[in-house]
Amino acid sequence: MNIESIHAHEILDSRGNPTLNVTVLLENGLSGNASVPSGASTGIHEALELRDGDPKRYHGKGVLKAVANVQKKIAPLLVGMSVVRQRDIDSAMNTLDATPNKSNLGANAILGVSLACAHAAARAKQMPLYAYIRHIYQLPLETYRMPVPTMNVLNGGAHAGWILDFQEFMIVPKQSTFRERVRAGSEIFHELGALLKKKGFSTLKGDEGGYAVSLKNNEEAFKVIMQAIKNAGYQPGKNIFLAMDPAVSELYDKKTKQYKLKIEGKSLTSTQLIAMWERWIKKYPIISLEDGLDQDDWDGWVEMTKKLGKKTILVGDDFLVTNVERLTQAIERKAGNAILIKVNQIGTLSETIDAILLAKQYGYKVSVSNRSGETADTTIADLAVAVNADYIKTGSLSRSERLEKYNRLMEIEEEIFTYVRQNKKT
Ligand code: 2PG
Ligand code: MG
Repeated sequence: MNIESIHAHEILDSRGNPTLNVTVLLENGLSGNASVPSGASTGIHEALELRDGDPKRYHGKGVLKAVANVQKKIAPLLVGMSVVRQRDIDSAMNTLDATPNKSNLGANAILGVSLACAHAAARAKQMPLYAYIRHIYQLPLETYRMPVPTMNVLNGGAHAGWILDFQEFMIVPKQSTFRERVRAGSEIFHELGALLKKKGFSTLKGDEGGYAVSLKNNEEAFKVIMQAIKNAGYQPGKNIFLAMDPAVSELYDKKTKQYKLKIEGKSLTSTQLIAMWERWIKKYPIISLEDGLDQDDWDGWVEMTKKLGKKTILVGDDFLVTNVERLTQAIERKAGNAILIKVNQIGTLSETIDAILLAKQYGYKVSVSNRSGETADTTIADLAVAVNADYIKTGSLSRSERLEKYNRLMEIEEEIFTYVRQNKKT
């Protein structure tokens, strides 16, 4: 199970921008492969995504430096190591990088290797990835629980040319099986398309496959989604709930300390924005609010958690960046009550698991998430199952790079709850 060689090359993500694909080849002839996602509304505290900056290639977005770092720096470090020593592999890369935000080797280079090692090791151990992750980190969990999906059916913000101020309007189906959650999501998504068409809107889609519609204001998004849920024969607030990621770090003006809502032509203070969330939460069955305040508005987060935290899941994405240090501070200050987990925000599988374990220890909900720039890689589906994540956020019910994750989760559900039981019986 020793690593024989590591190879990386450029591929394109779902927006047509370069990213890394990494293959780890073992001495036993088996291999593992992973691709790295990429964000658009990136938090300032995230680990660094290394891009070439050469304007002659891919408008500066090439990742050849990261590719070279994998092959010339990381590979010589890891070749010969046992691939099942995931924590040692990850910390060896961190030691070599020697910066707090992985700016030397690039978090994209490090993550590609980290995930490809996990895939290779799972294969070598003849385990599905979700079972391998649970095993290698000795996660203290006995049964498996499928995550609840938060499905981004209406796109705005940086993912949809700022057609709306807020980035993600999601439905949260809570049916008892994952495949029924997917079915509800798909049925509602198509009803929403039909409804928008009837209202005279285009049904073009944003970066995460949700509709990108020029509604008259942000709140209107919830009105049409509520209608689509009913049209599809479901009951909002009973079996389908709502969630949002307004991603307001993107709207925050540091100088005036206000949030600029362009569509509505107004600027709000933290307190005014919290009051608006409170009104919406009363009016609509919104169970989860992500990045409801700016990534550095700590006092605002504390205030928001006091006001809304009992009833609502307050998820830190740009705010917590899958980072144990930021999460520790948040726990101490009682800021937020849930963490979004994105593997490329922190850059190794081991540090991702550490953030999840810390969150669980302090009762923070865990939502494993995609990026707006995705690939066909489905590692996050296995990760969500491995850790019994409360939620998975992986886009809308269209676009293969999103559906790959839902499809993988349905496959895992079959494997865990159908084959395994059948195997036990026979
Ligand atoms: C977010 C993500 C994913 P991005 O803000 O939660 O939906 O967007 O990958 O662009 O940061
Ligand atoms: Mg977000």
